[in-house]
Amino acid sequence: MAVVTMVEYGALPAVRITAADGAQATVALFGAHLLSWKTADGKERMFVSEKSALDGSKPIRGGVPVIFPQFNLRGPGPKHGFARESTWRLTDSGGDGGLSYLQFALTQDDLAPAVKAWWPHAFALQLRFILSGDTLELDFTVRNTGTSELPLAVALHTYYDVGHLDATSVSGLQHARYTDHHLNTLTQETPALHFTEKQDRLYQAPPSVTLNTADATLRLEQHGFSEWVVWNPGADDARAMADLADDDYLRFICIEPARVDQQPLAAGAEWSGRHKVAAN
Ligand code: TA6
Repeated sequence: MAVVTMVEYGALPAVRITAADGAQATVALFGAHLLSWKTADGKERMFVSEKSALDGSKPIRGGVPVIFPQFNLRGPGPKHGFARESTWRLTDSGGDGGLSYLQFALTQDDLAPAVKAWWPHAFALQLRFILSGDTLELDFTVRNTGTSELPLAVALHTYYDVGHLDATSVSGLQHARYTDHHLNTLTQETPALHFTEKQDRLYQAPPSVTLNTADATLRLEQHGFSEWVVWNPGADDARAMADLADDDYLRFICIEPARVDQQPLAAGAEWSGRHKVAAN
């Protein structure tokens, strides 16, 4: 049986689920934001900055920010949209037979008036976190509950704790097309991407990639999304970020299943994306 408890994370109310085998996930209601995922061996897989705001005044730096309805500045709203700065509701939880889950929802009724002013669309978001052995799955569904189409972009902006960047690489992207932060479109020649400088790449998604660190291998799969974003700020950008210690860029990378360009979702239609992370 899974055990579900309410906890405080900083000043944020959060839900913690502990599976029968000891695997654990902690999710803040603010953003339905995954703050921690520990596999049954007790190993933390997520990075959260010690300098992050944890009081709902700013997005959380680390874990899994939910990006909706726009990616970065590719839309009329604030960077990365409003889902990561809205307070979601816990709608279901439980577990048996080796599966444990938490489910969260956000609709137009949950939004602050200032957000409704620039996002006049009726919608229903559902995000389900499923623990199963050494695997974590995130199932994200967007339903257009309004009478006209809405513009939709999404990403699960996952910050992995990598121990040390020097020993970190991402494989599975050889021959994939990508756009870098200078907006050059290139093809990756090397079998693995290493992190010797800032990276902010947008790959046309192969369905799975592998994150290799000094002491772990994580296999990441996505279904329904269209890109992988791979981001590490490097030393200069990290220094400029108030909610990150200067050398924190050495401790994480982001690998994000994404659909970065806003595309219309018709009235009554539903979009779903699935992200599965399997630890070795
Ligand atoms: O996903 C990569 C990215 O879009 C980067 O360009 C970088 O800005 C990052 O997200 C973090 O954005 P944030 O708004 O959380 O500082």
